[in-house]
Amino acid sequence: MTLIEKLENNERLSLEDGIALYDLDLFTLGQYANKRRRALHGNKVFFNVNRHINPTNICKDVCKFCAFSANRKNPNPYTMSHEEILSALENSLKHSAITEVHIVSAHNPATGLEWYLEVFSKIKERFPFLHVKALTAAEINFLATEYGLSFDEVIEKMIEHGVDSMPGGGAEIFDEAVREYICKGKVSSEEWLHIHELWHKRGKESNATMLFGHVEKREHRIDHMLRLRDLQDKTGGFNAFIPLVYQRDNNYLHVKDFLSSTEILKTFAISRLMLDNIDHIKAYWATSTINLALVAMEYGADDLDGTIEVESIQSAAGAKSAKGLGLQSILELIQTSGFTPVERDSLYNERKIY
Ligand code: V47
Repeated sequence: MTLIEKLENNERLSLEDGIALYDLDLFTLGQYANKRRRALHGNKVFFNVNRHINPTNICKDVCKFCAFSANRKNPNPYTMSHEEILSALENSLKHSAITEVHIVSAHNPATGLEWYLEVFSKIKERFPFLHVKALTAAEINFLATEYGLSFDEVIEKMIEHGVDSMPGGGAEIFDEAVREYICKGKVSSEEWLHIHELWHKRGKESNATMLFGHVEKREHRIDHMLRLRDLQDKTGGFNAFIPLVYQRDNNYLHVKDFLSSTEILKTFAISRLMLDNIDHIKAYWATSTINLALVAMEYGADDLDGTIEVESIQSAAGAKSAKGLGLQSILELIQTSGFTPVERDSLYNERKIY
């Protein structure tokens, strides 16, 4: 069967197929990805009203792509107190009806396990209506190693303290050789996948990211998607796949060539076609820019993340658009692009169709 026949018949695609998809012209590829996206979600573009908080940038790990960690090129170390985190949320709630707080931190050995966990209970106590999406598999691995706990024990504590779902960070690129080069010593690919499997076994949901546009090759991206597809076949716990466009400022990777917009759009389209068992493809506009994220909606993606408000990890690495969007702006941008805005909750239940 030819690749085009496979696409026409919605056949499952192999590693070789995925690599060959990059050789199709953007419009042909986009047509197939858009067809698949529309069969799943029609004209809808999903978003949520959320707030990202990155409570500390002090990190024991040394990922070459990271500009956020204060151990690297960021000269301003900080650790927020619980009270600061709570008042940041209070401030957000004064002007927008956020339904989710997304918390991702660096791996800070100076703060105790309690610092990490207690803040979740405090958030739940003060704002019981907020969905807490927190602790990447990389952070869980860090906490387990640092405090001599098993992954399951950390997961147990997360659930006890009110974490509702896990974000998809820390996945980077699963290929072991690339991973060794870009983030040696951090959670391994096998551990990342195992932690999400354990989380899913508890009946909980999570996301999966992929950092692309640095030193990886196309085949590494497809391999990354296939490892996720295999786990999703087993557990069904992934809500969304999020290709994160690498930002090149202030870090140690020294990548000269930024990806072309065509390569970025092709990667969104290919992820829609390869990941036949993950419902949502998120174009995280903080790394792709809002304009390209909107175009990505025609190339397989269906979700924009949210209003975000404040984001530090990508903006430290040069992302110009990582400062948040108001609800009204997000609605207008989706509508003028010809799509129907759908505000969702963190688990993709529809809250409001505009
Ligand atoms: O894993 C670090 C990435 C991620 C850079 O689950 C960089 O809904 C680009 O996990 N250029 C953390 N990216 C962010 C994250 C996330 C974001 C949005 C939505 C969700 C979700 C999760 O930030 C890390 C890493 O891959 N990152 N440095 C950089 N220079």
